Amino acid sequence: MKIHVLTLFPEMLKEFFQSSMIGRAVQKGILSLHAVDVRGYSLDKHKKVDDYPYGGGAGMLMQAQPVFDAWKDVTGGGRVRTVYVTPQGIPFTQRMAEELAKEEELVFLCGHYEGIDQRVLEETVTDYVSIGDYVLTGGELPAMVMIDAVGRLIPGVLGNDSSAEEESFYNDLLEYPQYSRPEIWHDKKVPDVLLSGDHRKISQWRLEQSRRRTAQIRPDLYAKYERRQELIGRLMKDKRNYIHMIESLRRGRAEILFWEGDDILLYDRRCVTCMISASCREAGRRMLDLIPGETRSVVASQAFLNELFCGSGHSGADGSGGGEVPEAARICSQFEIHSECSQLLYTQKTPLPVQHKDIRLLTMDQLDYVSERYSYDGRSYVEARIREGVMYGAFVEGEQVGFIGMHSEGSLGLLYVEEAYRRHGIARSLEAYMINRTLEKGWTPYGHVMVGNEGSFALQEKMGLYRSDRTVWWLERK
Ligand code: JQB
Repeated sequence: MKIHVLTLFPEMLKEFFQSSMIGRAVQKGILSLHAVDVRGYSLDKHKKVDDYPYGGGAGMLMQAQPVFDAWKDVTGGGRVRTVYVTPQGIPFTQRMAEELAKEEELVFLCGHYEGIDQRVLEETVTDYVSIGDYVLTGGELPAMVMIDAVGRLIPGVLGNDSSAEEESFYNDLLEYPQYSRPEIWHDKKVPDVLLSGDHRKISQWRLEQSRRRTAQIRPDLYAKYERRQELIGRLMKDKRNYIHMIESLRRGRAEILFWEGDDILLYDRRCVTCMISASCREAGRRMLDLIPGETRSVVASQAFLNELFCGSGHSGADGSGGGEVPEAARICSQFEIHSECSQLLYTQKTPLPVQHKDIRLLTMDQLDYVSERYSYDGRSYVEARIREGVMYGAFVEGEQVGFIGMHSEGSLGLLYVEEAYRRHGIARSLEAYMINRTLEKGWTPYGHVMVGNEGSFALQEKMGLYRSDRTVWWLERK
């Protein structure tokens, strides 16, 4: 990623660009950072860049011309995402950092004095963002804050062992307290449970600490956490049919867009997928309005929802068609049925034996092998799965004979074994291996099998997975 910072104080940023995590990312070539001195673009003979505001008032404003020329020089006048850091912006959040981390190129515009002439902002700025409700003297610190938050999300910036996505904020709870050596310091002892070696107990203690802290310090987050836990508890009563919702909520991936009784709409922003369950067609229709416009896939728990998502929008088998609200019309007929699946889940906590010994994490070296043999999704999907580190391969005498992986929404799948190596227990070993990796993360392994794929059902049930009694429908945007 390439980031330009337009500023009157480039030296404020230079130190930051070279230090810490961000500095290392720059050295590795993952990130390139440029502090651009706006004063260098002043056409004034004294390099003046500010003037009094029309209409009066305290202080000075940065003038339009040098800011525009600096921006034009950096972007070529193109459509580069340009962030103006200002107390008048929308609050910066982790979600926004994730959004910005997807860009190839970013410009941060730092004002000083009382801000910048409105006219140049209108011609350059795409996002007005603030880091919080307090007043600073300029935009350099907010820009550094945002670059730090965005930078650490770029693949390869953090070390391999600290994945940015498995941290606090993803489960709506604050982090628990942590302790390091020595065991006693200033007469304070490290809590006994942390020295016990009992990992179940340690997890329980940490969860309890997180909950207590969050309830006290962030009641807003805690309320979200409690509502999510309540929905999980409710779905657990019909675990086999709702394992996709349960796991998406537990893993901190899905947010609740709507929940009233049996009418549930969840959204997993990372894989742009909605999960929906409705008590009746009318309830389903009401939830359509809440489907985010960018939604690519929908997992529907009732067949009558298919018609809402995939039908013409006016057919209404119950005679209620025609009165569609505009939002529902936006969704209708945009999706098509991709598959009808049963869900399978592994409810034991114990790992499974893995007979085949040579199973290992796949790298881009095996991208061709996998994408030539996995026909359901495109090459770029497979590439993303490998990049996320969730694809494993089985090898015999150094030659690859199969693979398995985790789908973007968290279910197990992408299973394949060479024709010549089938009935050798390799699929079983791959699946056992994948289940064990999933258990290690504290998750419940689950997957979807298309109705009619009896071979797969037989394997799953032999391995001790349970099958849902109802099916779900995968709907994909046309
Ligand atoms: C000038 C800034 C912030 C940039 C962010 C945040 O513009 C102003 N308006 C009112 C009072 C003070 C200023 C001074 N100022 C450029 C500039 C303040 C950013 C800023 C900010 N992002 N607080 N202050 N959260």
